[in-house]
Amino acid sequence: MNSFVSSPIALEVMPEKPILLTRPYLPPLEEFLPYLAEIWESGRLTNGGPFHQQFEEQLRQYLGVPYVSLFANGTLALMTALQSLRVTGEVITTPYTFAATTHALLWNGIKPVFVDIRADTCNLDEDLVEAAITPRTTAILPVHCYGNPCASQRLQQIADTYGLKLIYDAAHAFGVSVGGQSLLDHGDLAMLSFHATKVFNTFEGGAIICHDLKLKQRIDYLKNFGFADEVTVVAPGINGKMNEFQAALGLLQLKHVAQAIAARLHIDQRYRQALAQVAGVHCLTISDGVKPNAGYFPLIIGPEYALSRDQLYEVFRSKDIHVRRYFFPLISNLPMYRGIASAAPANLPVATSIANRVLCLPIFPGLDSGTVDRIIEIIRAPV
Ligand code: T4K
Repeated sequence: MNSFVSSPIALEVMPEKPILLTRPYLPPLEEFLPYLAEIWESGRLTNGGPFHQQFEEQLRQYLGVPYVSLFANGTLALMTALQSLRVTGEVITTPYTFAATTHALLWNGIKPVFVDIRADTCNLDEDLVEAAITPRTTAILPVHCYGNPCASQRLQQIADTYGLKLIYDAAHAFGVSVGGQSLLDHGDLAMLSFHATKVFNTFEGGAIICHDLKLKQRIDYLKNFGFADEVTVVAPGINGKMNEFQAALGLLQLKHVAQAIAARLHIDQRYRQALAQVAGVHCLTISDGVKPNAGYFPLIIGPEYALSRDQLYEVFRSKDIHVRRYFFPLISNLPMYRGIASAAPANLPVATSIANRVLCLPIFPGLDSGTVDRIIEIIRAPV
């Protein structure tokens, strides 16, 4: 059965279900069964088994990057990325992200220093980074928010000038390229998430992309308790390993991901065209040369619109359509961060404004055009 097509019979007999923000893409079950049979047969469940090795290599080729290290999830990948480069002190980052970005800093005993974002991309404003550097700064941690590319060249220049590491949270950026080059190729390291809600999923999962074999080796030791061999432990590592189930699913998902992204892009285009004429509703533009993945569809609600963002959110919820306010509240307003001087809302006016006006619409392969039309109609005439 083609997983992108929902059965009309099922729709007729089932009570209407909520429309979720996303529905994880799953390949046809029968295609996965032979992989499961192989795992059951071999008894090899984890610790760098055959599927892990194959997936790591095939993913590397698919993404066109030098080295990949697989992880159990994106958060562990990010925590390990920071450890692998021995990042300490202060790290400059964005407040407009998922909590995992800055939590990974706190778990490493690192202080986040928040810098405001740009309104056009929702990414760290590269022009404000230099002013936030102190003698304790060791790295910059930008996020390619919604898969929108950061100003990578400028950020690399700043990192090189001040001798800082540059680590990208690329959780949203699977398959995104600029001028034919993968976004994952930027910086010292880039971290990916394969969580259920992402463009590419292995239920849970993640990866670090790097450019040098020695560093990959260190990352691989760190994700396996620091073991270099049976008797040598080179660092206080963690258990970040991806298991064989996840890796087998990843191998299969690679065969489907281009089609899944194409389905997302189709919905993205439909929303963009239909909402272009609605006063007070702004879609983020995709810059020239960018190959996007349509992982999210954020709208920024302006004062010219009939309702506030939260009123529109409530209209959707009343109709059982689960739009989300990614990213609200700002990370910098959470109790564990708001005492930091750079977390003050006055320091973050753009992020504060966008967090109060953003609404992400449902987007996933299999979201039928009738529902997309219904969502558009609600925005056009929100009653
Ligand atoms: N950095 C960034 C920038 C990130 O966005 C994330 C994760 C990370 C780092 C960390 O990577 P991981 O450690 O997660 O690999 C979700 C995800 O849990 C999280 O992975 C993601 N970002 C974040 C943006 O979204 P929630 O708590 O908002 O998800 P939840 O459970 O409310 O689900 C969202 C929608 O998806 C709902 O409409 C229900 C639907 N859904 C969800 C799941 C889990 C399904 O239909 N099936 C499912 O299995 O965090």
